[in-house]
Amino acid sequence: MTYVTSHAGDTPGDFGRDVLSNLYYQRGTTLESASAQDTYQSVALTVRNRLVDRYIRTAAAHYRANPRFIYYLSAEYMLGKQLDQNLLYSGTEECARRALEGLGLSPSELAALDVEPGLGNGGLGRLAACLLDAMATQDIPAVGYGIRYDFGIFKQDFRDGGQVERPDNWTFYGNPWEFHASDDQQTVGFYGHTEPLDGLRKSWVPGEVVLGEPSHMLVPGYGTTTVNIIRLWRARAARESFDLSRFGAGQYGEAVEEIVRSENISKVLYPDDSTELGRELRLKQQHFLVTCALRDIVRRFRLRNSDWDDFAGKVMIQLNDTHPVMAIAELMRMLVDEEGLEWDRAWSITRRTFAYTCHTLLPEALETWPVALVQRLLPRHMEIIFLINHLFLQEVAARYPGDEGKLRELSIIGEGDEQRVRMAHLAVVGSSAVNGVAELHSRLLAATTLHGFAELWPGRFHNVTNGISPRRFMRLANPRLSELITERIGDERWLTDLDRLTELEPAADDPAFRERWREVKRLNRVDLAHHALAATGVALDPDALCDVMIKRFHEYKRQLMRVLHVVALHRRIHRGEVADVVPRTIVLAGKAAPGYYAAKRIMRLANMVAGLVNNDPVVSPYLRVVFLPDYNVSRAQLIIPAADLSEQISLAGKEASGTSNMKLALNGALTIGTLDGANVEIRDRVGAAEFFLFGLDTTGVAALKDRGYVPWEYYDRDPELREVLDVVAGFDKEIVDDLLHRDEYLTLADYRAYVDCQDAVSRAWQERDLWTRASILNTARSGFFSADRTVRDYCRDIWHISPLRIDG
Ligand code: CR1
Repeated sequence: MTYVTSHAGDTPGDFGRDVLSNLYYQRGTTLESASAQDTYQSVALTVRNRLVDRYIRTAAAHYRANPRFIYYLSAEYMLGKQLDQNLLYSGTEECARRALEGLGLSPSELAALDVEPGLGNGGLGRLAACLLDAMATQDIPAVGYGIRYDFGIFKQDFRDGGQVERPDNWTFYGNPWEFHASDDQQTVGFYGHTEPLDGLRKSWVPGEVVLGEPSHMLVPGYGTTTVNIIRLWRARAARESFDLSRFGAGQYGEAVEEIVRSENISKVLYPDDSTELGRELRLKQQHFLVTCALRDIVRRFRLRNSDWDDFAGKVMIQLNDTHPVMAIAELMRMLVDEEGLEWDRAWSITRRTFAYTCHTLLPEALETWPVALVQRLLPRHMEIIFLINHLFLQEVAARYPGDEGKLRELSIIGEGDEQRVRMAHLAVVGSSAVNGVAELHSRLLAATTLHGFAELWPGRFHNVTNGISPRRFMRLANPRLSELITERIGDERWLTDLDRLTELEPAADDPAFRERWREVKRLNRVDLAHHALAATGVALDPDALCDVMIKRFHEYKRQLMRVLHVVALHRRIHRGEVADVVPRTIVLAGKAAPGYYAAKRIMRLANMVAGLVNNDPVVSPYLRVVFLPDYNVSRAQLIIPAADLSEQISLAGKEASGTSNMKLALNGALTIGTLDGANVEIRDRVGAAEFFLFGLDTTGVAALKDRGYVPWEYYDRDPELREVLDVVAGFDKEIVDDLLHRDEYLTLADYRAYVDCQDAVSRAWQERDLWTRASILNTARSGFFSADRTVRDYCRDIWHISPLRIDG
């Protein structure tokens, strides 16, 4: 069978014809009568079709070679818009633009209709998307598994400065990027009881069953033929669950009860960043994802293999944080109960199959589930976890004879008021490798949070520093800078070999190049100013220093400290102390978990302080604060290219890595930051002179806490801080009370160092050439933070997978 598939050498005429054909046959309309959606969907299909050929060839080559695969399991993916990405990756950007213009269509209006799938909360979900991008680009045989939430991360509005959440019905008009496979469903059980079979085998009789229905989206590699997929699962009720007789009797709600109950499982992304949420439905989601993914993985394995002893050689499963960790118990259940393998053999396969990435150090963010809940929802899994734990504790006891404390410390079951399953412990015990996401984080994990395990199995612990996609966060987000870089380096290959950015270093000393660099930054600030005006009504000065803090709202990230500095600047300018003040635009963006009261309070304060600044005619010529609502990947792509200063001011030891720090440095922003997460590595690479360092390091934090931290003392000692807190108390007294009496994240302790460092930033900004030089060097030295390097590290140290080139 031959298919007409090759789009190589496409002309605008071919592209335009395909758009019209899709309009005609897929939407049943013509250009003259098409709605905006008709046109957008047809264009999207036209672009998508240009990747299908590559996908089919990838799948065929994978089938032929039967390689080892990496299966990435994640409850979150923040994919970002697909149209701009797929135009770029299919190499049809220019051709499509000309075709659309030829048809009288506006590419930018069409692009505005592309909806970002917001299937994640923050860094963890975006990291998953960057890694998939890099795996495809590096020709790694890989599949991503996730949940196809009906509602993604909420949309954020402000009312009286406070966050209001609206649902994100992202597929309201349909998702043209998705392929549905409704005949490829999996069955997922919940509740019920177990019955003994032979030996350790049992049979689980679930009390409730739902269907998992897959669809997939294409994950193209850049500059290569490989197109991988991400498979997303949606919960469905069995075919006949609609209760016709109840509906006939007018009981409309009851008639759809079972459908609603089943489909609720993939209804909504939990808008929770890193605090534990004890909800049965969330555990159901996790088990749902894990079961669908494992069954699919086993199905794929069996296409070319039959011996279970080959499983761990062909299948590597990366667990993205603890959300998919129930997979360890589920694989054991499948192998022992369903396949009849001996426990030890099953355990050896399981342990070799899994690897676990931890993304936090906050103890409250390490998931635990009440044993009673797991017992009820997943009775067989609970038995399996108890047995895993029993055998594990025997190993611990042999290693530490008589040490009860060790057993308590390491046990998968936490004993307290109620017994709980510690998912991170299960993950470490059931994996061949464990990694943190930045050097400092990996070191602290092994020294603190997972110390006992690192002592027991030092070889199991690794570091893999996070990375970002230069395609999305440079080429797509910042076309102007990309073009300038390409012109200077001579070709575009730096986009897949980011270390080549070092070739820019000499240009930092070239005045003409610096001038052009500044001009690009300025044009990007003009774009941001247009957006900010439309979104918030705040007018920005495109020549002002663009000072950016974009991330989830969390106390440890210290947006509050950012706000205190703004108030300090406001007071100074108001008093006429403007000699050292440089015009600044403070850009804030980020969401808070809906139930996270303290973070929402800080957000409200930020908005109130923005109003204070922007409405003060004395202050606003020097200072503007814009809080852009509804931060997402698309807004990140708009803000990052305009940034001059990157705020990375978390309390040392709290931010696992951070990734906006990498995106901003890559785009030539200078960092003001603490020695936390990946900041440490950014500073090592870009150079201490090009990085504004302040604040306590992890040793200083520990020492201060040991001495006994008294926030009051800082207030007493620092008249400017007193004045600032008095202003803040006028807006929100509770925040000030907390700072003075508790201040868990040592904001007051770091305040003076931070404000002084900001003054150094202002002075540096006035040295235009030095600043631009540092900006260029930040870009030139950020090559290490490419997700391509991250994926190569995973391949080498953890996955033991090599690239498989697909013939072009
Ligand atoms: C961390 O807080 C890190 C990302 C990606 C986050 C952040 O520092 O950059 O993961 N963790 O590794 C998280 O979202 C739920 O935990």
